[in-house]
This record gives sequence, C-alpha cells and structure tokens, in this order.
Amino acid sequence: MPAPDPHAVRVAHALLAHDGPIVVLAHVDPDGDALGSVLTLARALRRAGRDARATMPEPPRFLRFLSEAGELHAPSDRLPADALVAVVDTELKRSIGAPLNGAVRVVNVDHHGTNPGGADVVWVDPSFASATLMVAEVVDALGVAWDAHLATPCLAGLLTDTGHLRFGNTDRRALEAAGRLIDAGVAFGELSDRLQWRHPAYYAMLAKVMGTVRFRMDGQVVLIDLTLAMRAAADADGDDSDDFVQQVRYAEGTRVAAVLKEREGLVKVSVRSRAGVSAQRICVALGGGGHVAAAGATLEGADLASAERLLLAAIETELARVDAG
Ligand SMILES: [Mn+2]
Repeated sequence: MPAPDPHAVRVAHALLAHDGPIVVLAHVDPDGDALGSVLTLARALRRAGRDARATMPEPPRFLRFLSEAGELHAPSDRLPADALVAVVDTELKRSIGAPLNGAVRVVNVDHHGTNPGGADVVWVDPSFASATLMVAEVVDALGVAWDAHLATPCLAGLLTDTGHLRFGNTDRRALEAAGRLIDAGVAFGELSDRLQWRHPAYYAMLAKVMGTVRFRMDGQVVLIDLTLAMRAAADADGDDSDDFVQQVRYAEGTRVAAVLKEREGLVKVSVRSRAGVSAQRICVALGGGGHVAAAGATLEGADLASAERLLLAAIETELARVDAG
C-alpha cells in the first residue's frame, strides 16, 4: 500500500481529533460516487470508534443494494450537538441536509475542480477519478483495515464515475486502486453486474428519450430530451436520467453530448465532451459546474426550447475556443 496523500493525512487527523458525532453527507441527486464516498467514510470512521452517520436522500434504485437497511439517515434540518460535518464529492453549496453553520467543524473532500473551498479543512483534487479514491486515501490514513464491507462501496463509486473504467479519467492510479479493492474482497463481477441492473420501466423511458435524438452544429453535438410528460407517463423506477446521456455520448463525429431534463420551471442539462472540449467550461458559462469531461447546469426559468438555445450558444463558444487554440 503506497503512503496516503499528505492531504488525506490532514483530513484523517481532523476527523480523528473530533470525539463528537460526525455527519457524512454528499450532494443532491446522489450518484454512485456520492453514495460510495458517504458509505465508505462513515463505515471507516465507525471502525475507528467514531459516532459517524451516513446522511443522504434515497439513492436511485440501482444503487440501493450498496447500503444496509437503516444505514442511511434522511437529511434533517438539525445537526446533532457538537457535530463535525464531512462533505464528500461536492462543494458545500451543493451539499444536502443539515445546516452546515451549526457544525463545530466542516471537512470537505472533493474531486470537482470547480469547488471554491470554504470549509475548515479542504481537500479538492480534480486529478482523482472518483471521490471514493480520495476517501480510500483517508481510510488508509485513518489506519483502518480494508475488507469487502469498506471496499465494495468504494469501488462502486470508482466504477460509476469512470463508466466502469472506460472514460478518460481512468488512469493508472484508478486501475491500481481497483486492483487493491478487489484484493480486499470485492466480488468484482457481481458488483459490476449489479450496478448495471435497470428496472424494466427504464427501457420504456429510454425508448421515449431516444425518440428525441437530434444532431446539431454539423453533427458535432448530439442532444436528447427527458420531458415532464415522459416522466409523468412512466413508472418512477424508470427514471434513471443520469444514464441516458451515456447512450448517445459515443455517437461518431460528435464532440459534445447532452441531455436536457425538463422540470417544473427549469431545465437541467447534463453535458459530456471529448477531445479537448470542456463540458465544464460549457456548464460554468451556464451557471453550473463539474468535471472537464462531464458537467451539468440548472437553467432556472427556461423551457426546453430556450434551454437548447442557451446550451448551443455555450457549446459554440467552447468549440470556437478549442478550434482557435
Ligand atoms: Mn464524483
């Protein structure tokens, strides 16, 4: 095991120095990395003798097998007395639940380059493929021994944030960490299979979403819509909107793929990019954030048509920047 990152040691010291409750939480609309980070860190802290609680709204259906019954606490408006809050896989502003200003200390571990900091202890490093890999370094620094109970949610976060080790963020460190987590007892084939299960209703929703596929800007951009009407007509278990953009991101000749998700009074866009194009710059221009190759934004007050215009304008600016460079 290589020595943990010095920043992970700093985070581990801050966590171990706290004897009171530790509330571990992540972002709204939890994904596999958010859930994996929260579960891995809370479990490791309990092993280290701390009163740690994993706090999160109900995750999407395909991730629920990762947590045990009663393990996830619903977000509440009040923190326990003398609580330290550990925010993982997101910046403070996007974190859920309890008011952070009631915390005696806030620790933030995140791999989003757009994270502005602001916590008492901050470790942000966008070179990590998943927040769970940063949490893994913290676990090592805590001196907690790995087993399948810790390693399974940790590897799940890595798999979901790298598209099962396919995306451009899959580097040597990610692959070596995956190997170590498998050595710790993860049943890789079973985990990978489970993470790709989808409810039968998902396929009905997918058929409708794929009916909206269109190419823009001479085929450089592929777009799909997820409308309120589709959501209203479908079984809620079919709504796995994070997944839909994966279905079009490999369209030949495209540099940007995006899904426009219509909600009441707003549209959320989820953007993927390749070959030097920054989804992050596109989404930051729209008031959002994320990673270079995968980012998102919320367009308040927009409908699908106006959201598409704003998105295409931001993409055009980004493609012009790349092509000029
Ligand atoms: Mn993540």
